[in-house]
Amino acid sequence: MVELTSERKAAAAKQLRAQRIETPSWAYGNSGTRFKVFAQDGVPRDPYEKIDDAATVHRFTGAAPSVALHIPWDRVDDYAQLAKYAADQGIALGTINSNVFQDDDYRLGSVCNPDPGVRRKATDHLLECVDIMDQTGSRDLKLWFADGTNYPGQDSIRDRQDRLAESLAETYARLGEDQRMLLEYKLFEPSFYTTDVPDWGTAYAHCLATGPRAQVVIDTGHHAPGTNIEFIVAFLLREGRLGGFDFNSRFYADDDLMVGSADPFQLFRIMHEIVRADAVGPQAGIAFMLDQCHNIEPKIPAIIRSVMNVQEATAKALLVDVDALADAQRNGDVLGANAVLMDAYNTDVRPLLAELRADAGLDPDPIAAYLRSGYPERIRVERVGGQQAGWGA
Ligand code: PSV
Ligand code: MN
Repeated sequence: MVELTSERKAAAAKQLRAQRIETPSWAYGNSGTRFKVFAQDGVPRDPYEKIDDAATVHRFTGAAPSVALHIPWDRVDDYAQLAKYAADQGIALGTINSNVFQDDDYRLGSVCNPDPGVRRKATDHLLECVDIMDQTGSRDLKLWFADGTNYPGQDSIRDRQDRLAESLAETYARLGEDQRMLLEYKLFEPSFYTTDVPDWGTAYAHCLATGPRAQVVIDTGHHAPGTNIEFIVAFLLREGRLGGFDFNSRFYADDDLMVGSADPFQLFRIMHEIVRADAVGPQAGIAFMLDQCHNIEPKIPAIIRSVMNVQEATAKALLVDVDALADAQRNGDVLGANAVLMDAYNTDVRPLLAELRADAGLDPDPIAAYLRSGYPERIRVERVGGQQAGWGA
């Protein structure tokens, strides 16, 4: 058992207070599978209402002070005004997610498309996203490409890599000094034969070639079953190339379920590597983002739950007795080392987190507080008419 000494608690508390988790605007809208999108009552109808929901999550958790936008899903006429609105609600606009996967033109890809005209259009969109970042005050541009091929021979695998490199270089050149580019990889889908950025190695190689502010983002749902994600985390941290996470859970593929729901132990192992690198707080520059869809469960409490799941995994990771672990590792004590890690994982950190919330003037039980707040009833009544936001809208 891990002894919760006051020093250990204080050290963990300091880091937990510093941790920031960014929620995604699209998680507040309707979503579903390719079979059905289930509409829910009270869903936001525009980016302003999404910001209201994100601010609500922050109000109850105290740990989610920014919201990521997806362009064009969150397109508005005046982004500075949107940023001001967010600030008035107590949060900031965060990562700008580009979208070069939903136009008919992108059938054969975006920045890797064989048609130079389509490639121009796609890169122009990425540049437009940087323009938006300048107005929203965002640090990060997130790039995910649905590019790839479905059939052997369909296109040149190698030429597509050249086209990708060209677009990344042009976009990178447009970034301001304090801005970064986060390149996301995904094993497959929507392309099934080849994917142009299928794994961390490809993303890492492109980032190396592009520049120091090009960093890899790990979407936890984008791996083959059984992949050791914490190895990828440790490797990229060591190389100084881990930009952040798109957290979610998967059972099969890109399921986008609540982070920490399918495999909380994996999340703990990931956070253990983050703690080892002293990268929990914002100073380390790791963006802890959620990329989730709440298809059948109510969205706002699911996002609150997700934030809490990340906090719980982080708290457990912070309780690892690092000296005992290092001793055991040095002595080749396999069982001892494993026991140190498991002791931390098996510690119930909920009382510690509840205490921290109470100290910060928050309700120790954010979900119960949210359900009591009247907010769910209010949005159900107020958000009638108009077009509900949803995947693709
Ligand atoms: C792709 O599956 C992805 O993970 C990318 O991050 C997209 O921007 C996001 O999902 C859209 O939900
Ligand atoms: Mn993602």
